[in-house]
Amino acid sequence: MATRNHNLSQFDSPVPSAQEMSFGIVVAEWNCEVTEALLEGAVRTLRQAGCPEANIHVKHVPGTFELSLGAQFFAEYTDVDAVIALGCVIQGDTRHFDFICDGVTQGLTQLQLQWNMPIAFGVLTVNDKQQALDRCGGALGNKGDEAAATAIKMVKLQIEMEADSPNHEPADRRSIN
Ligand code: DLZ
Repeated sequence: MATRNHNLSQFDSPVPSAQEMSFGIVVAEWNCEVTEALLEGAVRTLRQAGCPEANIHVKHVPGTFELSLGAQFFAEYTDVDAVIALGCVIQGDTRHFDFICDGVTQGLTQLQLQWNMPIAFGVLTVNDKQQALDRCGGALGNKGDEAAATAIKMVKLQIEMEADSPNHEPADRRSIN
């Protein structure tokens, strides 16, 4: 939780090695000053964890609402181990905020369960631009760092649990339904 006491770039447990992992990052263009800073954080965290440059794939989509489909494109058309979704929705005068936040939250949740694939939620849902700036490299760290660290931890967990599973088959990424 991003509170005054919690910095998004400081993690409760060490970030595992990402040397053998590959990631898709899907970034919303809306509020690009913020989302590009989130991207910088995510890429820095992946690099620091040893992820090779060639294993980091970045694609942009128009807005946060499109992050779910962008993430699904990664699941469908690439062999990345996880997707990191980065966006920023700032509360305005209309109900757009609620619809976009609900849409992306449900979309990404559904997608990761359907594809059995970690999808990190690097979306800032804030009341104003200052709250966003505080969380994309400002006073409260960078949510891009947090999302990347989460993706790495979830890929590691998946690798460990797949290996321990009696029904383990070599990874074959496909939609479950
Ligand atoms: C339309 C819209 C609005 C009002 N606000 C934001 C925002 O704060 N952050 C964001 O990422 N996108 C916003 N969008 C665009 C929607 O996400 C989406 O791209 C459009 O509704 C078209 O589907």
